Amino acid sequence: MAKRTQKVSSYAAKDIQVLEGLEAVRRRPGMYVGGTDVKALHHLVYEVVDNSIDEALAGACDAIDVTIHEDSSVTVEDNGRGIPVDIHPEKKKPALEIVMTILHAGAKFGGDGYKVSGGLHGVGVSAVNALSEWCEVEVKRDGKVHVQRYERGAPTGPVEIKGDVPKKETGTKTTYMYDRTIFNGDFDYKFETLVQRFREMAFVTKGVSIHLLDERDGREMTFYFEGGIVSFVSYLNRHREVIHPVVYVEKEVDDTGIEVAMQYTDAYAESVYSFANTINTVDGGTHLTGLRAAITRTINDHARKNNLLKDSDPNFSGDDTREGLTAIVSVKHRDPQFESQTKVKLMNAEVQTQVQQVLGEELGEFMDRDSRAARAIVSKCLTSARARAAARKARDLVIRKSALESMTLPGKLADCSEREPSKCELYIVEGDSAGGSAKQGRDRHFQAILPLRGKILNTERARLDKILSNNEVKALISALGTSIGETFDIEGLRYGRVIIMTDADVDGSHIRTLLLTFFFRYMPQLIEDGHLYVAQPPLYSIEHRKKRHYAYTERERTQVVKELGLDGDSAKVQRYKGLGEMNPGQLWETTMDPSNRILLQVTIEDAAAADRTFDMLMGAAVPPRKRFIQTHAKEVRNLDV
Ligand code: 0RA
Repeated sequence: MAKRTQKVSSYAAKDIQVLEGLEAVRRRPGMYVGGTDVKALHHLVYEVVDNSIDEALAGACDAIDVTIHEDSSVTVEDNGRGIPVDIHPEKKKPALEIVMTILHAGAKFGGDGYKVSGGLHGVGVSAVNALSEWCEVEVKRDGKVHVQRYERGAPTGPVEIKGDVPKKETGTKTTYMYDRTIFNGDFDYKFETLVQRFREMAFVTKGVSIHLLDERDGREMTFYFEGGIVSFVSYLNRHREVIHPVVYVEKEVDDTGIEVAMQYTDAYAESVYSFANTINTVDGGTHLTGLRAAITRTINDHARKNNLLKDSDPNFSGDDTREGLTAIVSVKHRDPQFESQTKVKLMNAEVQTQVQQVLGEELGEFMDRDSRAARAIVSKCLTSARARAAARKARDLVIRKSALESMTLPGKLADCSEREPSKCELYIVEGDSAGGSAKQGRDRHFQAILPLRGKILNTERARLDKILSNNEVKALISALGTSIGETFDIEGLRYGRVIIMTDADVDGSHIRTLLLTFFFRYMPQLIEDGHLYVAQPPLYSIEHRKKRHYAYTERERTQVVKELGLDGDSAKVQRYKGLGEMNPGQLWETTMDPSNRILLQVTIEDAAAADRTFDMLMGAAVPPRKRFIQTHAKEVRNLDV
């Protein structure tokens, strides 16, 4: 039998206050969870899980189970101490009810014992409760199972005792169904989104295991990283050649918990992630600034002290020490200040000095202790510094040259006659033969063609200086008219659409990846402003009764063959391996004619993905490179960016 532990007095002033508080959340969800869209919906889960993570951080919990049920209700269960259920002396209510129904209750409780969630949202689980059609919390504590149910934030009854458990069995289980009258868009929880967040949470919360089960399709995943952020760094570097062991430090300074793990690789890319109270602060902040300052200063100090830098060498810049760096900085702060609700950037000024001090000390000692590692790091920075100097020179040269030759466009460019940039298109075409077809097939009125020789950038390591000293790339930069890098100026752009047109084979996709990487690194605004496209040539031609049909995907080919009433054998199907196999008329009709072609607009995310792929293809250790090409060759061939 359930036992009543408390009477409900529905008209008490305190209850009305409570309901007003929750009503405010329902009226203005944007203020509390950032809106009513799919992102905000995921915030609900994070808010609940944050509370369990807090228990883990307090050393009181090591397992968190998250289940998305078939009806999209969600259960989060942990084996922490359980939300207290004793009666609060002033409010005369069980702590559980207060935590669930009063905004920021956790923080307002005062005292360490009642600190609930230091998470980013920090609004507490009461906000989730307010935005739920219903919610049920089950607390195992003191040998009993206590439960309370709420609808749209209001308790439907008192905290009841449902049964007994062994005294040492404790924990909190929250199940809620988000309110569809508030989150009323056509969306639902996304497994991948949750996976991403829980992976990060598990990485920065040593020793906790997070299990996610999606009952809608049976997918499940568990995250547990014994080594915490050291594992995180090793994971990020799993395809890279590392040049020394991971440097790790964990320390508390003035109540701020600081944890840093870092390791250099021989790669070009930088992978640095920062976290504040387990939240991935994607816009960085003071902890990240502290990390960078510590690294640059310590490496310079060490290099000078040990004569690894000549007196005539300048100090390393932040950019020099950034190349090839993989690092995680994770801070736990009692009162984290963020720039705004959505932009995640840590603002607490003192954290910069704290991180800088803690990491500076540790890295300095590490370099003194392990001179081999220290030399490898310094020589890595030297290489970066030299490459950057060479790149600057190459770039200046390109810029000066293109300024000098601003009238003389590259000889290979077949320009269009139209002069109004917004009406003009530039096709970047791989290979001379395809370039020839494109030149003949185009509408010369508004379409320009720049052929690039295949394998343009087939350098083992695609460093800036090598890319920029490449003649083909120089031609591309002068044709576009914008310059690159810091001197990039969109005003100079000579074509409203820049279209990459490469073969539908592995080489073609490689060149496309290279070009996307180039644009991503040196002309990101071109992408952000929506000027960059990828052409989609057909994969197949199907000839039937003297008429030619085209298919752009495998599925389309099957469909066309079927629609024409052909069977697989009698149909005359030709697989295009290269653009050069099409005559100019066919190329126009299928790939260049604005009324018929398909262009994929490149987003900055696509280009960023290409950048990562590129690192994997070019900069990585050999085994994964092979594996990548083999396992992805098919998709690559199908021209997905
Ligand atoms: C307040 C105090 C204590 C634990 C918790 C809240 C707590 C909250 C949540 C939310 C989800 N899971 C949770 N687990 C614990 C400490 C109580 C004590 O000292 O025993």
